[in-house]
Amino acid sequence: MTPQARVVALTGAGISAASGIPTFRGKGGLYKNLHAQDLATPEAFARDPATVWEWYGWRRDLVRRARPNAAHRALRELSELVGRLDIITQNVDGLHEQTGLAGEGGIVRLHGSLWRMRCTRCGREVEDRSAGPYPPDLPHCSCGGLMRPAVVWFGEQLASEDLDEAGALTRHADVFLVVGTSAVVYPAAGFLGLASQQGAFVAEFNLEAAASGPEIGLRVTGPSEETLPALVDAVRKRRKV
Ligand code: BV8
Ligand code: ZN
Repeated sequence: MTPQARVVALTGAGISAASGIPTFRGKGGLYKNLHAQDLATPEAFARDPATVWEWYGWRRDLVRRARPNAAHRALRELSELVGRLDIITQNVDGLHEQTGLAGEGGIVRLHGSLWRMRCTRCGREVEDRSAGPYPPDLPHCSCGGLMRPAVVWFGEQLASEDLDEAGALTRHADVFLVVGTSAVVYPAAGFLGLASQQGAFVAEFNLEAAASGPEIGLRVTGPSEETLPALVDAVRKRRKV
């Protein structure tokens, strides 16, 4: 990669697997044999906010104990070696934010954050790192409204500013890394096609061939906590850094 190369990494739950966080669709992703897909919806929250908060409380406690792994760190190191590296993440765990990026690249969180809550009545949004929460103590706003996780559920629109920023980054990418995602959730998965259409080199880092279609120029099969550090080593060697 030439020094001024612009790299974008689209990441999913697989990049956090080595941090002990279950993926959505892999084994261990179930919770009380409910599928994440059935819990991460506004309908599930309206029907049974206690169970949805119990799931998010469990995930928050799990993620609170998690630390970024070698894959997160490799993206940080790569950002020091290329012109600019930006991350577009579907993850809500905050592990990319903990690792940070060098230079002017940024992190676009398409699906929100486990660490933010929003009032269902007045819309006030707060950062919250408390334990859980678990029923029956569900969080409420000072206005009395029930708080919900400030994440994007299935059937909910992504924030237009996030979509616009992710689209602009993708359109300017020379290299587009697709890391640890089954690439089934839209509109996030749509950025792969956009990257390929505008001429970026698209490389998938996954345990399996997940993203389909001609847009994949290279598939690097294996755990990203191993394959991304190997990529950084190769770039370093090439640049004799
Ligand atoms: C919307 C937040 C529109 C909550 C999540 C076509 C166009 C547009 C929409 C749709 C469409 N078709 C269907 C839809 C609806 C839906 C959708 O895409 N459904 C899918 C399931 C078909 N999309 C939506 O609802 C989106 N909203 O489109 O609104 C609209 C328009 C008008 C009016 C109203 C609305 C909202 C989608 C956001 C949903 N929220 N999360 C939370 O996290 O609690 S999505 C959820 O899935 C997570 O964010 C997760 O990140 C994301 C994607 O999953 P992955 O990250 O890929 O994880 P997964 O487990 O699937 O895969 C892990 C991968 O890692 C695997 O490939 C595995 O092999 C690999 N792996 C494992 N270990 C490793 C590894 N790889 C490398 N190394 C390892 N060690
Ligand atoms: Zn309120």
